[in-house]
Amino acid sequence: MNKDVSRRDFLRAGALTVLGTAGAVALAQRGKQAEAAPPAQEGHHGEEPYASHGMPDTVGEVDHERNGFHPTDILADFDYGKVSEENGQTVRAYDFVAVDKMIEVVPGIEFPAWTYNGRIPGPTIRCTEGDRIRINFTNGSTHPHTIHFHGIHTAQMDGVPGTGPGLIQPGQSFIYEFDAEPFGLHLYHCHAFPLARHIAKGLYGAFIIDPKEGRPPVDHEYVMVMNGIDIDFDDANDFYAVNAIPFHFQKHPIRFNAGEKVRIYLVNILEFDLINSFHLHANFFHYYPTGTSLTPSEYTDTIIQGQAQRGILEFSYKFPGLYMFHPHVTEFTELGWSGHFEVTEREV
Ligand SMILES: [Cu+2]
Repeated sequence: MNKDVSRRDFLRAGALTVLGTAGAVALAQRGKQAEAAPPAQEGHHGEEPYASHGMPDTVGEVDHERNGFHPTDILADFDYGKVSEENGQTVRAYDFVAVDKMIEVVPGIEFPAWTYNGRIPGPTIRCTEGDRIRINFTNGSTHPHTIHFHGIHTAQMDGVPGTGPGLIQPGQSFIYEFDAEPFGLHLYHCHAFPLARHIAKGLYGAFIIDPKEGRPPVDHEYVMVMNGIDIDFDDANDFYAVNAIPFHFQKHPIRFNAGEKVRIYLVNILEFDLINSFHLHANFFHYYPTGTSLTPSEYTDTIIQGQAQRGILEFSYKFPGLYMFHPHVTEFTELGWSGHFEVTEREV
């Protein structure tokens, strides 16, 4: 976007730019309906999205099927790999392919993304500390890429230019292999330069190493990767999201019962903005920075993360109701990074 036109101006004019006049009218009408009567609630896929509670929003849905991934599914889509055993050690093998792909990020706007396995974020790798991780990476993109894992491993396997295999060129393959340590919540991303562009285009994902003794059982586990979308490549984000698609969890609340234990694996990969944050409404959570300790460091309702910072949140809701979660960088909230938990009566 032209720097003379601020992102905020873009947003203001923007609802019209994004939605079109018909969409803006539909949005206004929908707001009136929402005042008149409570909205129908939608199921997981396909049904009428939740009304937007007077908040900034888009009309309609992106085509998740054509995108090839669904942000709600990604919440609990843990990839344990193809499991085998070698010399008493569990080996988890994964096939990763870098693919250039158009992703519809808001209705009517496509973003020329670079992806791992055609989705943003890439697969959530999940394993136990001490497992052998073997990633067979093929670059099917038109640009050189790598996979750089956070964790402890050799320089050869660090996935940066100039070390080990360095850049993996289009059409080439390389096997990244290392033992999973330390336990915690980590991430991976491309480390080709310009780094900001390779990350902002979509080459990243979550990497969970469970402790050998496991974590205490909970009722629901969700992966949330916080990202931005720079539609016009001016090194400033136009939209913000969790699991790639702006406004998604505002339209499609995450449902669980009061009293149920919830664990969130929260990763910040946001490029161009210095911080991101997570604020939970009407509740507090226990926070485990990087997930590397089984003892929480804080009991709070808001945390801040810089890029590549991550942590585990644990909480349960006492009262049924609809509760927001969003960053307390409130501008991001109005640009798509906002969601709801819909807490239902405890089942007896
Ligand atoms: Cu790359």
